[in-house]
Amino acid sequence: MNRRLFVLSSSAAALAACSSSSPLVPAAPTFVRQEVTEFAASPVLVKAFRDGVRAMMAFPDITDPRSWQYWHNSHWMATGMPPAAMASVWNQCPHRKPYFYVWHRAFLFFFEAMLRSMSGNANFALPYWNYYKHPQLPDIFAQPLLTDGTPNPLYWPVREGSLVTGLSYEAFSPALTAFNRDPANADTFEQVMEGNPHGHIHDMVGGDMGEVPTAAADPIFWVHHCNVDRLWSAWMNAGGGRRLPNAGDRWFNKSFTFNTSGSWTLGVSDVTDTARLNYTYSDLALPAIPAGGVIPEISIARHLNGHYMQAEGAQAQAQAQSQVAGSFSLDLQTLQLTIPLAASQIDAAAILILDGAQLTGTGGLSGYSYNLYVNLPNGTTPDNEEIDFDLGQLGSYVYSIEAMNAVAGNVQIAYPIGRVIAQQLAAGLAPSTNVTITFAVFGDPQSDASSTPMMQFRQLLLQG
Ligand SMILES: [Cu+2]
Repeated sequence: MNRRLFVLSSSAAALAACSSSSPLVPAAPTFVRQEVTEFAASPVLVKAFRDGVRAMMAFPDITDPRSWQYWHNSHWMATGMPPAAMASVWNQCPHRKPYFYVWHRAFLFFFEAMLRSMSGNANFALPYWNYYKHPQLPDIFAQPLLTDGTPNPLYWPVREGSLVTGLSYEAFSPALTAFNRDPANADTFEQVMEGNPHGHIHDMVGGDMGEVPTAAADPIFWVHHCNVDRLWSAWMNAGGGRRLPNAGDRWFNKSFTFNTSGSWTLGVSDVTDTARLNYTYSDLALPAIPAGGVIPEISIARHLNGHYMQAEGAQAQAQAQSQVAGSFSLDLQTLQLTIPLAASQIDAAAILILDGAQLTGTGGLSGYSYNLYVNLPNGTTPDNEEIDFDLGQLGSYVYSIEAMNAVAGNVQIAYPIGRVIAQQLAAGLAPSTNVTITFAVFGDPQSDASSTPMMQFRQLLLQG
């Protein structure tokens, strides 16, 4: 066995040995993942990062975990299906379903161990990109060339945006206490977080990051996912009733494998505490909602209602899956749709489906993102109340997930509208006989193509 692989697999074996009892868990984790601007202050660490990425990108055998492409393919392949020998370890990432967080934590753990080995620096740990503090692409990723004129291995040419705008705080609301996606615990942190900030960042960086099959090609993927992983730790660390699924829940029975021999396998219960994986983060605080912070008033550029309506509410209620509105497109202006359905006609399990979704040629480049809101009031909304109106996030990343799930080429993107309206009713937010859906856009401020369609939809369906 290759020495590097031995080091990596023996750390996994040590981990497996300590997974059922705690005495082997070190008192203080060996590895501290730092914020990328702190990390960038250390030339030694930056050099290790670049050396490791360069070596992995140059490694020719993509079926070997020492290659960059191996890990890109573990997340999802750019095209095609895995050959039989790799079918157990490629195309594995779960999105828009449970295990999003736990799979990516295990993925980061094994990738980081390999990158550390390939970097030649035994102290290396991945940095995280805290876009709540630094909403620009980190400098060490942004420059095509290093000062000596050689290519920067952390630079990736296929990116469309560089500024991260429109991040909200809804995933950190004290109202989100449950983690899993069991229907009985539908208002989950994991589900909200996967949209915003996770999907939002994929879309705003854009280019290869903007679609699942290409995302892990870009080195920025790893520092983004480190921050997503950190935000899970921070959310748990914040207490206040925030919790994992109940002990004994079948959720804990799942495990994930990252090499073909099966020796790099971690179960859910191995990864719920990062101390057992021998790492922590330099900052475990949740992003702070600014005191008195408000989300700015969203200026509605286009409003569709009335004649747009294709079916009456009564008819919509009569069928399991009914058309509630016709075709529309989204560009880089905020759109509001009004659907004349009374909130009382929508049960808590109702989902709104964007049916027949397509990306336009420009839309396929990404670099833009939408936040969806239900019944968003006119005027400004306090940041800590945004969760009351949040329906989810939309962009090319979510599209690419649902394109892989499409039946007969029909891409459908679903949102839990019944849950949101039920929460609004419980909070005493007056429902009306109309439901409004706001697609608040965040686009590249450099762009002047504000009326160029990015996404198109055949119809809106309501499934009760
Ligand atoms: Cu991701």
